Amino acid sequence: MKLLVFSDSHRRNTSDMLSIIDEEKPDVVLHLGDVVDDVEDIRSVYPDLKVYNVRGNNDYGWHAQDVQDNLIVCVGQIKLLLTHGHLYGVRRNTKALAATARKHGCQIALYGHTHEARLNWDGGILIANPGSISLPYVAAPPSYLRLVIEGTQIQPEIVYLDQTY
Ligand SMILES: [Mn+2]
Repeated sequence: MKLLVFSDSHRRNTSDMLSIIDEEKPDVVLHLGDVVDDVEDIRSVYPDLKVYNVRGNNDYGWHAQDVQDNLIVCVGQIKLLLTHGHLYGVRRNTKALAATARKHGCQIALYGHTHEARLNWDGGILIANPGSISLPYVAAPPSYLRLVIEGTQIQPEIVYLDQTY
């Protein structure tokens, strides 16, 4: 199973996500918040694609009222915890996030919010941030996370956009 993870698109360059989905042909797309309208764009273009999303700190109002802060998604034998990150103090560290993932028996915890791509292993749990697909915080190109899950095997890869998008 191939999953693409996006975050913090903030209404900028959302066509990049559509181009990437078109090229990568994922089984599942995850969006970690900020903002929910961008997720609706994906759903309207790809109505048959499995798309899961959580609420960011900039997601409020009527159109975000049904979006959850945290979501657990199961892909085969792997459980993934999705959250935006602001509720776990991820600018400080990812310990609270890792602890929550562990408590719920998740092998992967995904967060965004910092706009900084990162892959970490914490006691056997993959803690990953895809970065921002449109507004990278540091001097890095926009990025997303490609996750390939086969059985209990997890292959994460941060993909940085080049000029072709
Ligand atoms: Mn945010």
